[in-house]
Amino acid sequence: MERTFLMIKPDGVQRNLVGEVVRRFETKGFTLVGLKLMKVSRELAEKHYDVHKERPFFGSLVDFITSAPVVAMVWEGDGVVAAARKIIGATNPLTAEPGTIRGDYGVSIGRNLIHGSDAIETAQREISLWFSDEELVSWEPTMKSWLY
Ligand code: RTP
Ligand code: MG
Repeated sequence: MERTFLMIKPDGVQRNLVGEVVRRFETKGFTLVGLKLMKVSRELAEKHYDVHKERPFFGSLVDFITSAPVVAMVWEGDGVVAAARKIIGATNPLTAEPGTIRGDYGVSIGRNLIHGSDAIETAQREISLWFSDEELVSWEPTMKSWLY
């Protein structure tokens, strides 16, 4: 089953949007398979954003991601990688569509609340970078017989 990596950035945590972000993915119908609040090491942040290491914003991006706790998550479902990018919205919150997370809650490209893997291969790389196998739980609903 397809999986994606999402990370609520320090601004999303400090604006008390953790519940709102989780709610959007839960109610959409995707399955949560991993979740942790963590302070990010410089080494992990630099590896995660390795693709941007020559860009002028790389240093400030790593400074920001390591500045305060983030919430790292893995979500599962058919098409979840592309769907999550749609739910998150465009990189710049000022041009992100209303109804997306960034479009509804953000105003700054450097404070755009949440990261989502941009392709299936990227998701696989990011999931193994952020989570160990033991931290990910494959599960299916068992409540059919006791929920009325
Ligand atoms: P992310 O990787 O965080 O999910 O965001 P994204 O795919 O939408 O955007 P990406 O191009 O991968 O950029 C990574 C993060 O770098 C910051 N950024 N700042 N011009 C700028 O100042 C600039 N461009 C990008 C953003 O915080 C972006 O999320
Ligand atoms: Mg990206």
